Amino acid sequence: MMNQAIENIRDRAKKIAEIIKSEKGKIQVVTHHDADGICSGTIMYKALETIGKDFQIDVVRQLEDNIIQELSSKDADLFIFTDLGSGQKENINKYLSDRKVVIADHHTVSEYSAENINELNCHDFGIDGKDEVSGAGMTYFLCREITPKICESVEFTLIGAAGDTQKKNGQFKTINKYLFEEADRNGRIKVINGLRLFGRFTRPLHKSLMYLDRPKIPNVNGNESGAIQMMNDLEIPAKKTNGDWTRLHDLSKEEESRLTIEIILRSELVDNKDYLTGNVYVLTNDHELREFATMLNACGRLGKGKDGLDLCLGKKDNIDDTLREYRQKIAKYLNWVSRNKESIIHKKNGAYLVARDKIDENFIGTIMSIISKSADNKMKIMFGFANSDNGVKVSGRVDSSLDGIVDIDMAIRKVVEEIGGEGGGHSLAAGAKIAQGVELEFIEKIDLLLDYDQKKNTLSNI
Ligand SMILES: [Mn+2]
Repeated sequence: MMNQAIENIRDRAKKIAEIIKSEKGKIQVVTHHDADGICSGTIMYKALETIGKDFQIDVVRQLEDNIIQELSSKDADLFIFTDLGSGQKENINKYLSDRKVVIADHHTVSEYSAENINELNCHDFGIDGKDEVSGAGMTYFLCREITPKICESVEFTLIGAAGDTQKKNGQFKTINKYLFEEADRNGRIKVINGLRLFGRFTRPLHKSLMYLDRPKIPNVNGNESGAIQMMNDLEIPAKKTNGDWTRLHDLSKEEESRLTIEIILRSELVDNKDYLTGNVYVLTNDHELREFATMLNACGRLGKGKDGLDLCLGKKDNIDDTLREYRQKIAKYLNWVSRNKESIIHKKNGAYLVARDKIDENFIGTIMSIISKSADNKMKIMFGFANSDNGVKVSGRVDSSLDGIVDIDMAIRKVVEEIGGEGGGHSLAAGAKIAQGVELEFIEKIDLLLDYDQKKNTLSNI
């Protein structure tokens, strides 16, 4: 079944690759600003460079009407959209109907079709773009028919997938798994078995412990000195002899297993611990996969997607300045939240942070993730609202203990149907765009739909 799907994707990719290979004029690549989009752009860039094409690349936040209009003024004969486009074909043709258009995407496909638009989308082949393949994966299938040399960059499909959180408990499935095996064969990624803490290569270990989401360790979670004390108790020095902080990567096998046992004991972990230990994916640049994807996402949120692209293309050694700016922004927003507790509206089922223009819309999702996972948070359902140029960005997060009980994707869709706007996502993390001024109406309506105390789940009535 999957092999058949891959065959079919390849057949379509071959036809579309011909359009790109035979293009004599200028090419404009347009990609999404998140980690997956940056990886898609990287793959397309390398392929076009290999076959000597005349091209430009732009990284955009979304394919909104005004952005496509702006793009249409570019002097290009062929437009290639990666990790976006499938949902905006009608809008694309409002401005680009006289150009050749190629789309490589994994988002849901819209009905619209036109002669000039050539689309490679997994959904047309029975593959779900939510967790089976990334935008970078679809771009890769297309580029593999442009030049076999692109196989040397196959790991970008996995960074993209990790950026779109398509990995579950360290495992890739179907197409992503197939691409992982290809990366493994080509020596583009290494898998080690160990603790799945964030920041193995880049973060001081005590910080990784202190910020651990699951399981939470009493007196260590959110507590820096407690985390250092835990390492002392295990006779693992917090600093190396050269004065640098100890990272997880610096530990011996024996120390790492001692630490693992201690985490399990202290957190009284009883459930399946698949998320704590298991596959750790290491890239050839000595970054852990998730970590690298997070760095690229940071670039995107700051509107510096090009920096991320340059990092992937090896035109930049590091993006430390960008990451510093990113951390400063996060700290500033968290600080604002803690000083403005009254901007959080508490309802029966959820807590709603109305930040207006105090939090950048590109950061509201990250901020909600951090707050909802913080040690002192008791709210299982949280939503954040931040103004954007044409409405309000909404970002919702649900505690994993409500998995299978609460579905905010469905609830959001239901509410925007009633009050206008658009939205959706996953059952435990989803977002929306609504008009300014309807925030309170949104809150009233969605809180009613999210009543998880009721045995008879309200959602079943939707
Ligand atoms: Mn994507």
